[in-house]
Amino acid sequence: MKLTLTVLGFAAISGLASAQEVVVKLGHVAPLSGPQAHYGKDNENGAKLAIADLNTKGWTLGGRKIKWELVSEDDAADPKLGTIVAQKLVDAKVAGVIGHLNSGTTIPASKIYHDSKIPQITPSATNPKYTQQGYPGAFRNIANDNALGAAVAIFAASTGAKNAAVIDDRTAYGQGVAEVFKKTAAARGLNLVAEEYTNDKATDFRAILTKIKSRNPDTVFYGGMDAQAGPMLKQMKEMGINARFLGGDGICSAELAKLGEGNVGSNVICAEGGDALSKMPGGAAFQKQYKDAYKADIQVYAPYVYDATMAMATAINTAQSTDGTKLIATLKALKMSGVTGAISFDATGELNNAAVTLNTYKDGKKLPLVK
Ligand code: ABU
Repeated sequence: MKLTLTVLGFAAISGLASAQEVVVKLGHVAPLSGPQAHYGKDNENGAKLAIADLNTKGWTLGGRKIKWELVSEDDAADPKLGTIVAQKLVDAKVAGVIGHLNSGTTIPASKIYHDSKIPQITPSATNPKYTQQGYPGAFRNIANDNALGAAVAIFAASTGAKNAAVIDDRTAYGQGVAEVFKKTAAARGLNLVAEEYTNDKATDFRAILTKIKSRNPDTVFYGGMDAQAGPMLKQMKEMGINARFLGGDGICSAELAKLGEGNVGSNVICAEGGDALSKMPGGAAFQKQYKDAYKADIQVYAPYVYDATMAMATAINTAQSTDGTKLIATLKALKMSGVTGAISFDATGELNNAAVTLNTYKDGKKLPLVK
């Protein structure tokens, strides 16, 4: 027998379910179209695996078995679209949101979730401003740009870099991580010999690379995503710029090796905001589960998306409620072992004890510098 459930006090419980079931919706947002769609699909895949696993657990709410549903939206990495789909998720009465993928969409969307008392965990947006707004429901389960940009700058300085050129894509992420790199690099004695800007749709960088070449840097730091870093690396090679290429987690994908068309190897160093997959407690098992399901390699964030989804669901199960205020309080006290490691949040919503891993590339594969 099917019926529509309306349970007083459970605003996020809705939809069609059997008499013994209650539907709980979790929202997910990432760019599923445009140049970052491979990242977005990777994030969505992580959320789908978590939902599938949750539906085998038999957790109950109000005495009924929970049927977990993912409401997945595409924001195309566009800040305006990010707020539109955020409102759509609020209207769909999701209990919590996993996302968005990008800092430029996560930050404006977080006001909408905050105003609606819906908790949000981003597994990939790394601009520190997200958790500095004072929204109690804003959480992040990955290291932020203060850690990523600094780690790369410290690495550069400690391995002989002297003259750095910095390019950023003017997004909240790219600009933010480049600022941290510049500040830390300057404090460690690096000279900033060139500073150029692009955008997150560009594919031709020859004009800015010509200016950079004339300054003869030994290091190019790029604040942005792999869709630009790939062709930039190819064009650097064509133009005879032999500088080492550094970046944060936005370039640190499996896909970069393909996008760079043979120009991605030990010349590239990138930081990702957690342990290497091989060091994560659930990394090997998750990698197999992912590969079996999607016949593809993990890009960067899928394990964090899986954990963020599990954390949100665990909070619902622990609180025995989908009330946003109760969930936020429960997430603040959460202590959980995830695929990526131990998960708990500090008072601002940042992950406690977040790790950073530096990676390079070999034979078309990303690999950690220290295993
Ligand atoms: N963390 C890099 C990619 C996502 C973002 O923060 O915009």
